[in-house]
Amino acid sequence: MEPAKTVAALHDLSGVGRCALTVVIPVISAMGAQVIPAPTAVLSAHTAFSDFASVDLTDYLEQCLDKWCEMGLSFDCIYTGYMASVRQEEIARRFMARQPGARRVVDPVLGDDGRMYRALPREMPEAMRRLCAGADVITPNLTEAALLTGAPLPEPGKGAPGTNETRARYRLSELRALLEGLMALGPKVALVTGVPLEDVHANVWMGEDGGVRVCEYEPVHASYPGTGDLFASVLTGALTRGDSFEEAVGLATRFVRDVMRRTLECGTEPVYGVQLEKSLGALMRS
Ligand code: PXL
Repeated sequence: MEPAKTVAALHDLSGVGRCALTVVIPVISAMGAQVIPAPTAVLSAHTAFSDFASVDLTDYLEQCLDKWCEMGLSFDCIYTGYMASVRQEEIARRFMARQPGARRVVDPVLGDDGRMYRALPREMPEAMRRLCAGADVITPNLTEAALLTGAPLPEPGKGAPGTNETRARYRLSELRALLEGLMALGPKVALVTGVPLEDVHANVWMGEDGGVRVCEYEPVHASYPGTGDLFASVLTGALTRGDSFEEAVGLATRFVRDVMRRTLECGTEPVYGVQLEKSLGALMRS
């Protein structure tokens, strides 16, 4: 047996409402890699709840990543998500520079449904642009792609996953321009999640060859926080175990859709997130 690959995960730990580390750790572990978490913040519940306790862990993050480097650790992958301060982005970037052999997956967690997350500092999109510059893969949703490139934000209420009857649809030419704007930041691959096209929904991406690639799916008529974290975690788990990029996108797309469909059947309140636990087995390979 080969030793497990390692993924350094720089995300927050939110207790209630599955997202960030409570999604990253089970998903990537089920896919056979070891997650080594560096929490960026701890929250009693994610920020879509009306009230929550939170502690910013910027100083801790810096110490933690320094210690890992002093220990001589080298990671197969560095996977970043929600950052609570601009300084965290600088700390993450410095860590990446000291880990030249690691694949860098940057999920630029900034907002959804046409709005920036209210707990984030206003300068966060600017900081995320710098982190995206050194990434192998970035995985923004449409709101984040707009915040990163300066494109118009999707209209709130029209961009929520699953509300496809009402939301504005993107033409392939608009999408190409958006992906080119993201590629201009400097990543090797830019992937935008949850895009309503003229006749299908898709996760779309562009690599260094400049071609637009599309992974279509049938939308589920619901919206749950944390599905972006779920998508990026399955993608990271698949890439870390050696799947091709196309295979990884296909698996992440199918898995997120299946989990959303099963959650909708359960009828739980959307803010608590998707029913991940009973679906994890599908990610395991014998
Ligand atoms: O799922 C993205 C996310 C991550 N972390 C925190 C959040 C959110 C979305 O609301 O609040 C703390």
